[in-house]
Amino acid sequence: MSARPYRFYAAEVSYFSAKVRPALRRKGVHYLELLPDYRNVILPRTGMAFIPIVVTPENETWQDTSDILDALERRVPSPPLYPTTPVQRLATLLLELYADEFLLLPAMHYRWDFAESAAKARVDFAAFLQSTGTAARGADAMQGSLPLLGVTPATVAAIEAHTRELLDVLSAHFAVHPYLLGGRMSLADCALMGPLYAHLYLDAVPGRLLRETAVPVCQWIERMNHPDPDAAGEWLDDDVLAPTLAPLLRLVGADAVPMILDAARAFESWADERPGDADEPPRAVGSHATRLRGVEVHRYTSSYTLWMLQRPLDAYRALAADARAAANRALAGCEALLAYVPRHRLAKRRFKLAFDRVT
Ligand SMILES: N[C@@H](CCC(=O)N[C@@H](CS)C(=O)NCC(=O)O)C(=O)O
Repeated sequence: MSARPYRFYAAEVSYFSAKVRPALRRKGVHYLELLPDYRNVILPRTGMAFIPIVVTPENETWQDTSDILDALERRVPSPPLYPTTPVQRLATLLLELYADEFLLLPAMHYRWDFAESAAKARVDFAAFLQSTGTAARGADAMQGSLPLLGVTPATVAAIEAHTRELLDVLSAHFAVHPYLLGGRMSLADCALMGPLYAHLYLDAVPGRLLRETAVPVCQWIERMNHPDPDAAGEWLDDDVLAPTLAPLLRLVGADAVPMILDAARAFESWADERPGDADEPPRAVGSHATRLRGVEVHRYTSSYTLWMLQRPLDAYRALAADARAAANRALAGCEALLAYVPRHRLAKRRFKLAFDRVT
């Protein structure tokens, strides 16, 4: 343990802060959680106004929860959060993609489309930002972004149906296993905490939904936020996924995979035609149409989706043919995602996305 603490600039009701916090605690890292200081710390260090960020004892800056958790795993390998066996590793990265990219829709819907939730969230924002004015501007921007994400009166019934099914599937799983991969937390659990803890558990209206319909999920949330750094649990033996995880993977495959692939395809079409000197894509590159449960959804096209999609695809493409076949069987429902071969590749340059060579 280092003498100087890590500094975690975060907020309780922040989706992506909730993803990192259990990892810091599970690994027994000596850290301080601080209110986000945008002016003096976050903007000067990253050039962006996103939380969370981590400042290490060596004064390095880590930004973007996937990069933060990758770096943390390298720096503090034990106990591991990233399985090294092919099926469990792929399942982890796939569920991270689902949690980060797709579950934003229910999280934003349940926070901002209900007056009671939105009123509470506005106060929560004012509290962690220490400013009512800044909070109101931030909340207005979040509320205004719903149609861009594809959360509209036409789509909310499908979004809510997905959420109820997710809570049922997770409740059945957590009634048998403490964590997604068995007896030990993984990156997949951390990623699901973003939508499930920071939004659905803490927000007023979905908070009741969880407590009334998904008690095992509430228990998992409390386990995740209060892990014992000395706990001895293991992931399931022999690279196996629990049978209770199969319905989750089918749900992800049916609802989230088509939307994620449509977003990636739309970004790639834009990238095919981009000006030759555009080596850093903007965060949004126009919009595209996709479908959720038979309903047409129009969404802005996010360049970041391809970067997230590369994570499970890189793990899949590193496997030999027989291991890929085993992964397809184990991750039944998500085969279309694993089969996708991007034409473009994104890397990070000083926290920003930049085009890279396809290998
Ligand atoms: N991909 C980033 C996303 C971070 C993010 O979107 N953070 C939210 C709070 S949970 C934020 O700061 N949003 C500010 C904004 O969208 O302007 C990560 O994983 O860290």
